Amino acid sequence: MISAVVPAHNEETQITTVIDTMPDFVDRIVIINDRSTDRTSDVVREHSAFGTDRIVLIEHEENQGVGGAIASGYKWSRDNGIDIAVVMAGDAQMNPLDLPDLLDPVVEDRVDYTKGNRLVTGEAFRKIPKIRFYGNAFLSLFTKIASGYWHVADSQTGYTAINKAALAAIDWDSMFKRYGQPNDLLVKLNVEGMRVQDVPVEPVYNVGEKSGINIRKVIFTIGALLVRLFFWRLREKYVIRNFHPLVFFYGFGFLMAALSVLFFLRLVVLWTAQGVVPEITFLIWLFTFSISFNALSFAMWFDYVENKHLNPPMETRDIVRDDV
Ligand SMILES: Nc1nc2c(ncn2[C@@H]2O[C@H](COP(=O)(O)OP(=O)(O)O)[C@@H](O)[C@H]2O)c(=O)[nH]1
Ligand SMILES: [Mg+2]
Repeated sequence: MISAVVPAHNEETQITTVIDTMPDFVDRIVIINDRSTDRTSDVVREHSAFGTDRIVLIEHEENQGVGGAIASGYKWSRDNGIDIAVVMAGDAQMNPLDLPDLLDPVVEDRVDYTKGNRLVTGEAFRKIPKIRFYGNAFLSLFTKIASGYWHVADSQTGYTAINKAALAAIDWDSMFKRYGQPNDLLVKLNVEGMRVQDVPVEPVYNVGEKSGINIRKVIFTIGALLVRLFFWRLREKYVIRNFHPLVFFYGFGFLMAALSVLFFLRLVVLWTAQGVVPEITFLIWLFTFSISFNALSFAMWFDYVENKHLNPPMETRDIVRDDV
């Protein structure tokens, strides 16, 4: 059985489209009304399919944020015999025609989790608002480092599919409740040894959606979250559950990087005060800088090798269609 988890917050104008365009092979549409202040819930109840098994409406008493809404939908799916759960936003920003491609690698048990990647279409740069595009690129890079899934990009997409094993493995109550949810989940999947793959999907904008994201704020909160998750993953994966010397490389690399910053500051101070760059300070700076660069690169390389089997590269496909 396949479920579609649909987080919805003030989506009265969009939710009908999401229900109406849902492909037939989706057995359960699990809509989580995240304490909307508009008629989202009524619109769902008035839909002709409401009352059948196909529509499940979960009402949050309190607003929890998109991550909290997804967690509720996942828990329902886990407890109700669902084999694969996909997440599709309540604002119709996911093209249902992409769904079979997203499901295939999970159905064929090649991976445990797939996520959409909107950046490969060539249209991405034109379609996605600029600040979102750059913010996304920045967060995607740091998500690679934090999660260990080096072939995963477009970390902020909400279009994903997850199988039963992964649904059972993750503690959904501890998942990040707001927009950092996809990043949080990726890191946890990695610690659980789950296989993850990107699938090209179409970026959809201007279908009447209204985003709740404050980009500047979100970049800082998710940035801070990624730093925490990164150290948590290193500890869980390479110290507690299984040891790997890459932690020494990371530790030494960060130490040298910190020293290199101090010597750089000293260099600038002495240079402004005396007008000449003291050679010995310059050499120490160069030494700490190069050695930290080397140690950090090695650490990342080891991490990449350790995770390669969990993260097959994306198979590119032609997603230009006549029907969209
Ligand atoms: N803004 C917001 N969206 C929520 C919340 N809870 C669930 N959602 C849903 O999460 C999905 C993605 O949110 P959206 O703001 O559109 O993000 P964006 O598409 O990345 O700009 C939408 O379907 C929302 O209805 C919440 O507390 N705030
Ligand atoms: Mg949206």
